[in-house]
Amino acid sequence: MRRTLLPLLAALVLTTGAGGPAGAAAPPMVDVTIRSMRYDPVTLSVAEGTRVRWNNVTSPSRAHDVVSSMPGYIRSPLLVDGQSFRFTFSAAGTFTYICSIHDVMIGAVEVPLQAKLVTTGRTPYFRLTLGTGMLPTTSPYRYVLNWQMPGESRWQVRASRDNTLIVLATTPGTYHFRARLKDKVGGTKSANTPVVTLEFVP
Ligand SMILES: [Cu+2]
Repeated sequence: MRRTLLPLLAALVLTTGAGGPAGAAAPPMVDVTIRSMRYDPVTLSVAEGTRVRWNNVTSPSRAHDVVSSMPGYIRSPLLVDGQSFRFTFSAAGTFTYICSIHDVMIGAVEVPLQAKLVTTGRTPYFRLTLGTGMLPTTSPYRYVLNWQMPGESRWQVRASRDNTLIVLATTPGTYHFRARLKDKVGGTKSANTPVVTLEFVP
């Protein structure tokens, strides 16, 4: 029976080469207000491809910035009252940031992993979308996917430039997925996305 062969493929992850979303629609934008020595909201969750705009509305005017804990990923100029800064979150992960002047100012943007079970073909699989597009070869960043097979505690790892990865659903049961971004040159990583739990019942 064909199915008996499938566990051999359990650790295999395929890449599809699929790119980002088609079309030229403007990306969604979400605002964060900087006032009273804090970011408001302190944490937010946005879909891959969302632009976040930080607006300094401090009064009296006080300069702030936005600097990611992952060095070099997000670094705004100093923003005085009335100025704003935009950054597009194109990768799944949890990105914490601070104000480099006031270390009490901390915020985070969570970009959830998109995960979906596809059962239309002969071999069911999970499709994981870790970002809005393939990373160029020159990029210092890599998408990192973690997944747990049913009944296993070990997280398997795959780092890739490809934003769409596939994990074959070889075993019935509960699968867990999470993702983050790593800087392979600097050796730093974002925090993980929340865990996505999906069931495969053949
Ligand atoms: Cu500040």
